[in-house]
Amino acid sequence: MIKIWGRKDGSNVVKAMWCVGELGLEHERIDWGGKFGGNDDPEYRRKNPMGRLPTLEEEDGFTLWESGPVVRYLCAKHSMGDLCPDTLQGRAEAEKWMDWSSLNLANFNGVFLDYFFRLPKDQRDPDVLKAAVERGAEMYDILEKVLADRPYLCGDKLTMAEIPAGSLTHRWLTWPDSHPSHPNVEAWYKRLAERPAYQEHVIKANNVPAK
Ligand SMILES: N[C@@H](CCC(=O)N[C@@H](CS)C(=O)NCC(=O)O)C(=O)O
Repeated sequence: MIKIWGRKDGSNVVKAMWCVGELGLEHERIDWGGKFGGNDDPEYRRKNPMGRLPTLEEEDGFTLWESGPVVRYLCAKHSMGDLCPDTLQGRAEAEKWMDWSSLNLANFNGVFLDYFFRLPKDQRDPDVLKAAVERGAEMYDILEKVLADRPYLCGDKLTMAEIPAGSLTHRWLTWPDSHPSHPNVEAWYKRLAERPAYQEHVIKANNVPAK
């Protein structure tokens, strides 16, 4: 059975776990990092020298860190031709969205975590939040255009392209004051939210402050 090391509400753990859920893989998730600690545990550092989450561990001892490669690896191993497109160009397109989303949609996440969870109320700066929302909205303008003529990022069906973008979009759409309207993105999110694995590993796992 595979192991996933990482607290279930870490945005990068969410990606790995949604993937595991879509693939229906038997697994054990080990609470690690955040309030659970263990990041600097020497044995953990041997698996993941960054001490961060998630880390995948296969039964044969193979370990992999970095959520994007974990998702690519699991999809290529268990879902070639489905979640992992089996043409070179199809796969490259899916990987493009994965990298683009992790680089461009995640920026607001740290700002929102600070604003809504980490900072005392008197240190929360609405201008910093506003700037993050504006930057995020520009990125969602791009997704809005892509999703105008297709239900999923790479066409007619869900692929691994959705996993980073879809994981982060739950936070974007549900956190207070987070977004101007993007109807195509919202329709895509509703499609994702119908999936049992998304409900379990993205929606239920996230800790969203009350509006
Ligand atoms: N680029 C890495 C980032 C990993 C990362 O920063 N993970 C966060 C959780 S989402 C973490 O380990 N935070 C420290 C902690 O939770 O203890 C990836 O995509 O896996």
